[in-house]
Amino acid sequence: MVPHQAWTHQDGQLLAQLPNAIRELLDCTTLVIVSNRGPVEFHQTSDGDFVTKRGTGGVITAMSAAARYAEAIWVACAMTSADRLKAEEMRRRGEPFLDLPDLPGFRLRFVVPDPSAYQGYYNRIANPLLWFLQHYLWDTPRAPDIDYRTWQAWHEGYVVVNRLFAEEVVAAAAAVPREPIILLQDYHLYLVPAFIRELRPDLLLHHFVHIPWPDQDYWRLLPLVMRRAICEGLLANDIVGFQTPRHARSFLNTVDANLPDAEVDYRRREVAYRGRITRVRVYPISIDPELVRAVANSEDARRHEEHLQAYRNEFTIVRVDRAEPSKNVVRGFLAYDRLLEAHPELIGRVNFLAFLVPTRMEVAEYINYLDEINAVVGRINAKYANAAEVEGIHWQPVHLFVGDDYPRALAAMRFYDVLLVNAIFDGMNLVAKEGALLNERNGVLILSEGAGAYQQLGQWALTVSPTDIEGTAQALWRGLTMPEAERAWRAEQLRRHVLEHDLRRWLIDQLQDIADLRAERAPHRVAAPS
Ligand code: GDG
Repeated sequence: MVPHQAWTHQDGQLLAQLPNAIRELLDCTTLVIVSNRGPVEFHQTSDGDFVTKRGTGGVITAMSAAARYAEAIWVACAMTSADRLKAEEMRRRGEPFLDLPDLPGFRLRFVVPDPSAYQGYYNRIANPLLWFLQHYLWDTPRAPDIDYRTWQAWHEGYVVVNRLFAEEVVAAAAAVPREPIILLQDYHLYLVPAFIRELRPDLLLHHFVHIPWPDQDYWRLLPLVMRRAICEGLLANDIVGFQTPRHARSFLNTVDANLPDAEVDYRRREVAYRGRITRVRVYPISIDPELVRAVANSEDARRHEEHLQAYRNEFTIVRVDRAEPSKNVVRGFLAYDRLLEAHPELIGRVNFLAFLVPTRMEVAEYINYLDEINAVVGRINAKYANAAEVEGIHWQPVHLFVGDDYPRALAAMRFYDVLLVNAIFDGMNLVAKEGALLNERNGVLILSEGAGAYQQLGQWALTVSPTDIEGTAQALWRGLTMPEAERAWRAEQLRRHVLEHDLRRWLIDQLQDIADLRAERAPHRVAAPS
């Protein structure tokens, strides 16, 4: 998910504000960003012309910001048939990269797995297995079943595609004139660093994990071979970044439990393994306030805001999420139902607006989850429509907006009285930060303890335990009835925190650690024989 217009080429003003060490680093390096999805998808028009569509997703938005600072190459999977044609054309011409005319500052190199390998990698391992594991989404007596198909998808999908990624990264690194720094993103690519090391032991590898890292015991739901390969893969990096200290600590525990030869230094957050040191660091991701405000102030968003007026009420609750089990959408509606039961005086006076983006519709659990959401909303609306009618009012308590419309989601964030973020587990949760920035009504944030954002914003939010429907109903009531002075104070603290801890800071903290690492290694590099 996420915005469209992220890309501006190296921004002189931004560069000038950077600490010296980072400026020097960026002066002599090319950033090689590696992620499953790239910044654009190619499509072919009916007359055969290629057009590009900007990719969506938190990872893309975040890494697009990097191109404001440095020359950037992006290595990503070909997603469409037009992507594959473009990749073929590039190879035929012997060119290392595709230039993206409407995205100055970026060049692209595609990984082109065959469709069955991609299917295993993405639709059997990355999403149904790793994503579910890392968000504790299983009902463990029933899932996961690691059967021969899972093993096949591991060997012939995840391992194969990760190896392909490594080969493309190495080729990209060889084709840039300046020293490359490799920035790997997320859970699709855990094995890539180890495969890169086999080919290029010298490259500086940095990997950021956007999603939670669960407790080491929970990792036992994955066979030892897989979890060892994942730990070894990540330890081939120089730096591994997580969203919160808890996730970083869990990673160290997982390494300790699964790799007997690894030496884990918890105090320094470092692991020594097979002659290398890997630093484990914490970089809480954030939003780019300028960019978010620009989308929220766009004509499109303003039009939506006007249209959404009709759906507001004396009290308005909003949620914005992918229609994703880890976001806990169904329990949010159950809590709302409970609120209305406990406080019938709210009947006719409160509306719940939910903006949901369908996601991963090729995975059965996601189709079922969207069905469940529709069913619970239908039930609540039917139940209270009757209750309201008795009192002679026409009222629909829940309005569900399903679709991909980022400006509309941001438009809704301006006017909530309560924003509900009750994810079961979440790496960070950018919606909580966008809401804090954009809201104009001193709206109250209800935030799950399981969201990474809780660690930063929890002190000014109303805390909920994600399974506690009763507690969430009470938090909704408290949020809707909170005295104005308290609302204003909390909203101000939230906004201030988000402004001070923005996406730029996320990026700069990582670049600073990379610069420090290079500086420490520089003497060896200079002394090394040519
Ligand atoms: C993963 C991790 C971590 C909303 N509606 C639409 C839309 N959005 C935007 C939101 C927000 C973004 O999408 C969602 O970001 P989240 O952080 O809330 O959640 P994930 O997508 O699960 O992101 C998460 C993040 O990566 C970054 O590291 O915080 O924990 O799970 O900005 O406003 N975007 C589009 N259409 C919409 O209708 N394109």
